[in-house]
Amino acid sequence: MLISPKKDCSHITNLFPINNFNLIPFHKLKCEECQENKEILFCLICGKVYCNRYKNKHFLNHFIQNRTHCLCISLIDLSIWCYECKNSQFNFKGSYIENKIFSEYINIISSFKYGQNFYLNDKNLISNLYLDYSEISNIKYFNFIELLKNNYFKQGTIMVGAGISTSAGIPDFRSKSGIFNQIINKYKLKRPEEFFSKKLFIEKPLLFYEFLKTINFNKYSPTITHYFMKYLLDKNMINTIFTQNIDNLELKAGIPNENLIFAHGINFKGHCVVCDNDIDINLINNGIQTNTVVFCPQCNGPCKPRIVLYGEDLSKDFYAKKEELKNYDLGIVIGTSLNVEPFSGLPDCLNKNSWLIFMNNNEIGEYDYYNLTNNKIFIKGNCDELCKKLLKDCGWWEDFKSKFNEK
Ligand code: CNA
Repeated sequence: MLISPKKDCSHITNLFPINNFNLIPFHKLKCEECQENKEILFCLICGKVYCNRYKNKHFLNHFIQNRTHCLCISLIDLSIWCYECKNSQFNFKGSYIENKIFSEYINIISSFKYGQNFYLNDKNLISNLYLDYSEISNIKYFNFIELLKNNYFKQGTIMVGAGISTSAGIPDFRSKSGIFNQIINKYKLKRPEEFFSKKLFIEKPLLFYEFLKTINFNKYSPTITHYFMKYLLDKNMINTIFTQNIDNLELKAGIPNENLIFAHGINFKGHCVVCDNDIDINLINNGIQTNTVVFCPQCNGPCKPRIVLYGEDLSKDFYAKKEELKNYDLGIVIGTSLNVEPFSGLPDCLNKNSWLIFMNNNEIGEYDYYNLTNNKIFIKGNCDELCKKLLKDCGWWEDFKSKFNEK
């Protein structure tokens, strides 16, 4: 179902008086005809409630019998629909309206709804988590959930960073307890990025070897967020994952290689930093463990795992997929500060009508949310918790748990 909101509607007359809302037991609302209590629409003319097109279409019957009763508010996502504006053969398409007159109705219904009924337990979560830069707050989130549930998106991508692996025990770069602070303290560098630069590696390769020796990615397991990505992939809601991570947890979660773009490289292959010759990773890993730098047999340059350092090129795959993003209508950005170029430019590459969802426990740097697409939501919080919430809101949590054995 394609939703293109109309700004206005000529049928906004004789609306149900807003003061009368106090008398309505929102938590008990059911379709007048069939008692359905979830997929329901509230008639903005008479205040009666009927089920929507996904159930028994009783709102449509209500409209056919009383043609002036064409305006309703969805009690799922609080979107406003006019059945008169788009009723060709009564195909239930409706027309979603964004009109200022309705904001008061939406506010009051949302306060009843989230204050009194099935979202009660999430109330605090909702008010604390949503930081909506487009100022439409939670309603937009529930719109998004509806679209996701109804298979609206044709091509989706997820873009992730080190934040999705912190709950597995792997520190990120820029959090307080992250690797950058450790590096600054240990090596007294002004800019921690220097430590991860091609230049420094060529000058002092052993430093990076020593750092890699302290990390054993084999011991970590994927997080809820990794399985969330696999779940959306299996549901065909996304098809490409851009990751900046080098911990292989995407692969461990069962995400196939063909759906992954390892933007900042991989640690299971080796190369020479100078001539890019392939070098056996076992030789390099052995060198790391024994503090012995491996040099290229071809050009004598120092060798390392194919992890991209500052100053090194990203893979051709990255640029090719980046080009394709203009055809994507959904992007979910998780656990990244979006500080590293060119990765940080990916969200800008999506189709201008796409939906963009940011999930991070901090606001994301200087990112220019305003100049992105119309449909963007920033959700602040722990990404595992947010993925869990999203799965619950979509009604997929039990299925997810049964597939991934989440405790
Ligand atoms: P970053 O700059 O450290 O940003 C991580 C972001 O995630 C920060 O904004 C954090 O606040 C946020 N964050 C941390 N934990 C959570 C959480 N549980 N829930 C929600 N948000 C959280 O790292 P980026 O990925 O943006 O920077 C790219 C670098 C980091 C890439 O080159 C990576 O190779 C590199 N890196 C990778 C790993 C890994 O593979 N696991 C670990 C550390 C660094």
